[in-house]
Amino acid sequence: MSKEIKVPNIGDFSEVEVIEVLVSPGDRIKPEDSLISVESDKAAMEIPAPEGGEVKEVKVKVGDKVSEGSLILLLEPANDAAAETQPAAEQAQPSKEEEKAEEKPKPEAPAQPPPAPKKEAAAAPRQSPTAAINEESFSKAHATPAVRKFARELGVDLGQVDGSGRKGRITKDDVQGFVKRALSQPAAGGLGVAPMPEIDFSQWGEVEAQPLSKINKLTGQFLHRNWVTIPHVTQFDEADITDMEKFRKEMAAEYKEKGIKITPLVFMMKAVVSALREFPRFNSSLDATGENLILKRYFNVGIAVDTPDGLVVPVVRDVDRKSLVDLAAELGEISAKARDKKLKPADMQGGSITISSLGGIGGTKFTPIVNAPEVAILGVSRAKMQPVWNGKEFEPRLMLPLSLSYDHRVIDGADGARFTTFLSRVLSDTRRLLL
Ligand code: CAO
Repeated sequence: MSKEIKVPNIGDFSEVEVIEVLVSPGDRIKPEDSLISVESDKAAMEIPAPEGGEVKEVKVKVGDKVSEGSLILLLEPANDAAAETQPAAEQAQPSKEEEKAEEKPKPEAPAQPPPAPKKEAAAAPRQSPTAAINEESFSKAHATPAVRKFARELGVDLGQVDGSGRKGRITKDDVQGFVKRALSQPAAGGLGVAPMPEIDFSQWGEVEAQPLSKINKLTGQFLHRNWVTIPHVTQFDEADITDMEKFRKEMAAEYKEKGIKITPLVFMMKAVVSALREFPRFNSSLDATGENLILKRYFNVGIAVDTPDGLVVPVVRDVDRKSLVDLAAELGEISAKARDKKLKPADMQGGSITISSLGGIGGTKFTPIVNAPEVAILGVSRAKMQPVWNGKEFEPRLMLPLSLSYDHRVIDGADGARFTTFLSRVLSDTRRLLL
């Protein structure tokens, strides 16, 4: 049978605003657990549970005004008798729900009946559980006892948290947001740079908040890690692909009817494998200690694919053993799979090097980020007809811009330049792919 839990005698205060509801239906609560926080113009206080049990229905919400006798919730009182007859082992082992209830921040609630609320500023400073908390600013911060308790448990100095509640009051969400921001910037903190400030962009005009996709968030984490932990160098070069394009166009026309699209990318995959054979350090990864280089004897090429949900990098395996046509067909399959969100994590692992081709879109050059644990990534931009001096005159040649980023811990600048020079030579004369 549910029991009505009402606001007890709270001194001279009436019609005080509910600023926080601390329980939800289904919660198991203990006597004196805080149920709601209320705030008048001068003070904030929490209303504790007169007894334990399971919350069946919460009858107030944030913003409601309550006075003595207002209904807070319906509670199914705990069955004490059942608890007493529980076997000792079970009693010693708290249930999941109880554990959850234990984990919940225990508000600094006054025992019932609550004493007259005291002004927040008068709250006595306590010994800080963390060195980071400045007791003076903590005690001056505008927050309810539950939020104070919560902040102490997380080691958050309330003096540093901006309040989004009424009159700048700090809410539990503000504390959680503060912790999330701190955790999302470990690298920045580690590098000793100032964290990104929280900015309200709406102060300058209309804005819209759009949540990042799961892929955006994951890719963002990897790219951020790779960007700050790998010393990058990008080597730019150009390849004369005039002859290659002539041959590709012939092939493309031939295979179009078979539904296979042959783009310059498959030639680049083959050329890259040829360069990996010549420069094995580019086909390696540093081991976890950073003291050994793991040289790979396989030739798997990751291809960056742009999808509506973000960037993914499926890996084409054994490129050395596949024909240009096989690769073109496989490329068609994996990009469709990527765009239909059918790639599995295993499809995106085990690469030797990655190619990021923006050639179908445009641009002249860019600086791709190494796809760790690989040590190099080749960026390809759009080929352009250009006047090239042949010793006697300018000749129109189709030039392909290449941007090779590499991990400078593994690859020296000279080898970076050798790699792109080799690549350029192979792409300029694709007969070399046969060698
Ligand atoms: N120069 C000139 N034209 C090029 C070219 C280049 N370097 N690369 C491709 N093209 C042409 C193709 O021949 C094709 O022309 P037609 O339609 O006339 O035949 C057109 O551009 C479109 O090519 P495509 O993009 O469909 O095919 P692709 O094999 O070049 O690339 C794929 C496939 C999956 C890599 C690509 O669709 C893609 O997603 N690219 C974006 C990758 C990306 O986002 N990288 C960024 C990572 S870093 O943040």
